Amino acid sequence: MKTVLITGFEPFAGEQINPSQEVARALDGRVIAGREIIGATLPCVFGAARYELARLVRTQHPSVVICLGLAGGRAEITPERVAINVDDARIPDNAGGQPVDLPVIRGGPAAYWSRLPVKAIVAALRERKIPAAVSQTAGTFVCNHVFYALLHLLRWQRGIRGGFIHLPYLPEQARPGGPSLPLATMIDGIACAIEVTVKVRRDLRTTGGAVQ
Ligand code: PCA
Repeated sequence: MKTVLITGFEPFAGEQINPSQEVARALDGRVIAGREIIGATLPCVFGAARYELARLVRTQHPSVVICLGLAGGRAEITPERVAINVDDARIPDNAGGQPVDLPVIRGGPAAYWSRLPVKAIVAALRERKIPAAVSQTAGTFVCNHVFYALLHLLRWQRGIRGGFIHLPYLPEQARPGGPSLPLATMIDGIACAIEVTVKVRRDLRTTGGAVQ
């Protein structure tokens, strides 16, 4: 059976939990659209995160790779459109590293487009009443780092689809009155994103509904 690799991140910035890790754990071992899901956790550490991702891709041979991360403060599930070749950390990573204005890959292109059907995913989520929007920036911290490194790794492997989706806070993490989504909604949303990615070869061309 073909496999889909779903990665989440360990908690970071003093948080006790990371919804992306919880979603990857919850989906591990499930079968969605005829694919076996392999859920794994990446360290929130520049360098180490992308080496672990590369090891997983090499050993698991997935046909789809979706990396997940937390974007606290966002209200929607946000498939990322583009990864950029810069590490610029506002806070230290979990190993104390804080690269500033460094490339993810020296000599790499400025950016890579996601290989996920980001608009079809957003449309399918909204149809299920799950808040979703395309995001135009994955930031410049470890999430963008892993997203860029994934697409760089896949650059010669046309058959493998890959990209990144950011998740909001869980209700127990959110600031009072701040946006969040229940874990069950995020799990349903990512299961739906996997199904859409497996089934949709060409993305939709729809307008509106993007967040920054
Ligand atoms: N979010 C961070 C890194 C790990 C995570 O879950 C980010 O958006 O870069």
